[in-house]
Amino acid sequence: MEILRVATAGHVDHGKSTLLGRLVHDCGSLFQDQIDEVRENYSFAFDGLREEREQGKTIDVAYKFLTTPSKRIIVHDLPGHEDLLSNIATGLSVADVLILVIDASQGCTDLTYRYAKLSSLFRIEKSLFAITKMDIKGYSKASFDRGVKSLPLRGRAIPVSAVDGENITKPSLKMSWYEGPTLFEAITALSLSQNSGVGPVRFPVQRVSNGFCSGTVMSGTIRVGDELISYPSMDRLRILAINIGSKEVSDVSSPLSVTLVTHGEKVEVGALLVSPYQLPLVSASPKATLVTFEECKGSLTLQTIQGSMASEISSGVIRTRHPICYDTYATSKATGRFLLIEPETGKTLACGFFED
Ligand SMILES: Nc1nc2c(ncn2[C@@H]2O[C@H](COP(=O)(O)OP(=O)(O)O)[C@@H](O)[C@H]2O)c(=O)[nH]1
Ligand SMILES: [Mg+2]
Repeated sequence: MEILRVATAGHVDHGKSTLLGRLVHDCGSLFQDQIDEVRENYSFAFDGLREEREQGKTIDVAYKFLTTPSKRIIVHDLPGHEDLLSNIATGLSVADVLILVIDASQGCTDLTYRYAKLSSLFRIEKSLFAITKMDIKGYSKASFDRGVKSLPLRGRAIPVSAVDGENITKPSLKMSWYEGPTLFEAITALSLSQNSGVGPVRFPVQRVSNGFCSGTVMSGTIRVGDELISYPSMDRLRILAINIGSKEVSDVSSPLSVTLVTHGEKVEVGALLVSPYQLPLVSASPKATLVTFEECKGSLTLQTIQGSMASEISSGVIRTRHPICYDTYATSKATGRFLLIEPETGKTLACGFFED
């Protein structure tokens, strides 16, 4: 079954949490006790923390599941506040589909454009636009058209009202001028080009004992009989068997945790097993784009910061003490991105994407 990870983005208070709350409610994905609570305020389906409800804002990344006959859909509600950029980036990093939420009475704002820019950096494959709070604008086509004109990216735009439940799962009679799908239909109609198991084999080794090595297949498909190369030693080894728990399988695709039974040189913890046909890049000065969350105190040795798109986005060369093994983000999302963490405080300063 195809898995689709959907995230919202957009200006604070434009209605992201309410929209997703209404969506999971109307899809019948909530339990009875949640339904009673959510009918008071649909954003409560996602804003579960007391702090979030009292302040009326999303802080944490929350998610819920929708199941359709052909897809399992995971919807993530992201905060909109700029000071929660690291939470926003966490959510965007796992999303395949972005719903950019725009309040019909406000239109796109600078913040909307910034989140659209971020989502293109994260290479989110598909975007949908929900022009919401159409009830406030009397469900007028002119205000929907104005919203559509201001959109920063191309994609399908849907006029909705989360409070009234118009065009969420039921086609709206109040907007008979709109002939497109509901939000739910538009999400379920999407299909991704990069499904699991596609891409170069990348297997970071997490545990080793006597010819067994365990870890998660980050990208690609590993089959019994395959020959893999272990970085950085460059030793070759052959896959004799693959175990998922106690079950033996003939192949395994990302993103699954497995134990590989290998023949050849001893593999070390921290090694990266790769396919000999698609080798990773190795360098101590990789090029990258960085999204910074915290002010960096010079401990980052960023060399040439140039082409800054916004204050928090920069690109340049990173110097590492030893050569590292990586892929460009375009080749492999899983091994093409990284976090920069300040060792003294454990704070995440930035996330980055390796470039060519
Ligand atoms: N009239 C109207 N109000 C809405 C709608 N969707 C959200 N709101 C209100 O807009 C405010 C912000 O909603 P929320 O979902 O918390 O926004 P978020 O910050 O983007 O998650 C709340 O007061 C909601 O009740 C809608 O479709 N119609
Ligand atoms: Mg919210």
